[in-house]
Amino acid sequence: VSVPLAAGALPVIGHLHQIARTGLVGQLLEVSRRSPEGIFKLRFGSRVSLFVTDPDLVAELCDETRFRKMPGPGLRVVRKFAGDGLFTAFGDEPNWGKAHRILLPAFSQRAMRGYFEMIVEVCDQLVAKWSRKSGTDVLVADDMTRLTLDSIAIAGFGHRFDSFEREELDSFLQALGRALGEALSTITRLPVQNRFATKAKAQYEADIAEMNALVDGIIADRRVNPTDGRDLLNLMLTAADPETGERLDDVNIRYQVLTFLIAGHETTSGMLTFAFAYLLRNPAVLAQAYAEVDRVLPGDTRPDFAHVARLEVCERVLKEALRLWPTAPAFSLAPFEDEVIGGRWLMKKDRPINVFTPGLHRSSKAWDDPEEFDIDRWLPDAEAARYPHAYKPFGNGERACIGRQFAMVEAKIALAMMLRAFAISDPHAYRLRIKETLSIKPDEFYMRVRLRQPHERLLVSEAPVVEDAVTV
Ligand code: FDE
Repeated sequence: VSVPLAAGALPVIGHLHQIARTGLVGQLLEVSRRSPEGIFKLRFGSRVSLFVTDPDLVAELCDETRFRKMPGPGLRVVRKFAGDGLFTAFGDEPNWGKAHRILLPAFSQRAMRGYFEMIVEVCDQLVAKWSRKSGTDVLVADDMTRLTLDSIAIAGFGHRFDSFEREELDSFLQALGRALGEALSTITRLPVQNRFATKAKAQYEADIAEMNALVDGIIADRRVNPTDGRDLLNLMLTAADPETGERLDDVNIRYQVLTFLIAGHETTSGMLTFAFAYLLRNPAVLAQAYAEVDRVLPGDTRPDFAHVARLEVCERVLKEALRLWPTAPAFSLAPFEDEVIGGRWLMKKDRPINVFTPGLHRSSKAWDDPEEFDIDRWLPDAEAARYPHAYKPFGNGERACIGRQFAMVEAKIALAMMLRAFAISDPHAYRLRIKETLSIKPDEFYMRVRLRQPHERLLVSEAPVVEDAVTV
């Protein structure tokens, strides 16, 4: 029940007894559907959190002269192992600006070309794995996680997880999963419960130590075996901040490597997994995607960077998947000074406000038939006419996702290479369930894969290949 009020006070409209390990995003979506104002407060244990989903209010929050990123409780506990790394840093911490300026060149178009072949090699490994499994079911999220973790590690740091060689997910991922779970539960446990959670704490410390050991090994390896590329690690080890002339210190480099390993795989693998789930529910879109990959990557054509810009249907599928299920489902902001938004709601200085993007992305103010999966929203004309600030899967402003192009290039080529090689189907009529950690992904989603026969690639000889400009 939401009650419209006069300026300032917003009612607390519900009480979530704990941040459920599963189901929080679903619950928030429910509440946001019942909150026509697009702003609501909820109580979690002893804490009250504020959520915004209205696109006009979000537009105000995205004004960087009034608001800035303010890590909320979730990100603050993750600072225990990600410290002042890019994702978890407060805006006024000097290491944010330093690392941002030093690392930007690692995400330029030119840098992206440099990573491309490495990403394709990781995709080759997935093609090989699914070929061996042709005719059986694969657990999509796990294989997407292998793909995205291996890609960011090899492209960013020259480290090979070789995840496709093992049945189990890497022990780094298991340590990370447990550490994130524990970090989040320290928020919801009462102080007295925290004091007695000794076993959990010991496991937490052990998991953090394991992650740090991996990262320290990656850094030490590069120091012993220097390379001359300009990947993330080389920039961190050698480049000076153009503004201050300073370099990153060793502790901060460790935080950044861990940050990129985490941020670089979770969200991207979730995006790919949702994309496959939606393709299976939308056969006409799947047919369009097959036609595109058969046209852009006929036969055994080796993918190169120029192909990426032409995978336009694949791009729209991914964008639409990220609209319905933005895999990093919220980001938080706070005003520099007390501010009134929407002409009536008082936002207190420095107090975090959560932009809940699944709600924003389904606002009927901004989207026609918001619950429908419709990739034509992303045709250029429709996109130009779009409501500003109604789509924020990568956050906002200077704190927006630095890995966005990397993620999109990787996801597009991965989707295309899998569709080129495999016929996908859904014999179990999968019903979408969301699994939540810090990010969201489809839970227990099995998909059948079968190698496509040459005659199934219908469009190979149609449509002349046009070499158009490369923009991603
Ligand atoms: C970031 C990001 C964001 C924002 C957050 C806040 O605000 O808090 C978001 C929303 C995102 N991100 C999302 C996403 C999605 C996807 C798919 C992705 N993402 C991907 C990726 C990849 C990589 C490598 C990354 N990513 C990374 C990152 C980083 C580092 C960050 C931080 C930035 C700053 O500076 O702050 C991000 N990302 Fe992302």
